[in-house]
Amino acid sequence: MRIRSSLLPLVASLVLVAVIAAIPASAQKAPDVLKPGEYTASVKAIVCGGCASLIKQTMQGMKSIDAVSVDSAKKTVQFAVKKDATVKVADLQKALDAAAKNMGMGADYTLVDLKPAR
Ligand SMILES: [Cu+2]
Repeated sequence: MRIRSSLLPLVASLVLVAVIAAIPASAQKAPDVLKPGEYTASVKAIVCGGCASLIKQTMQGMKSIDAVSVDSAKKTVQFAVKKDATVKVADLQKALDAAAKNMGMGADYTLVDLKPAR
């Protein structure tokens, strides 16, 4: 017991270092602000036939976004950020989270692997 408790601070600090090292790597993956252009992303959980139109409606309700199309089977969304506009990913996600909450049934409109469309 004495040995184990003396190792605890070491283990705790190693865990802390690992967590701190992991944060920037995941934060760098997606941009914080989207510039004009077309993007694609995966949607975490589309749970019913109404999800696609709700996602579309939610995203097109944002002034800077248009040309939204949702593929329910592939669980992907494609959209465009309008010319001379920008979109904060956090704002977009916030709107989608609220929509998913309204949908219920385990819907989760978290955008994954958000990137420019090719
Ligand atoms: Cu749904």
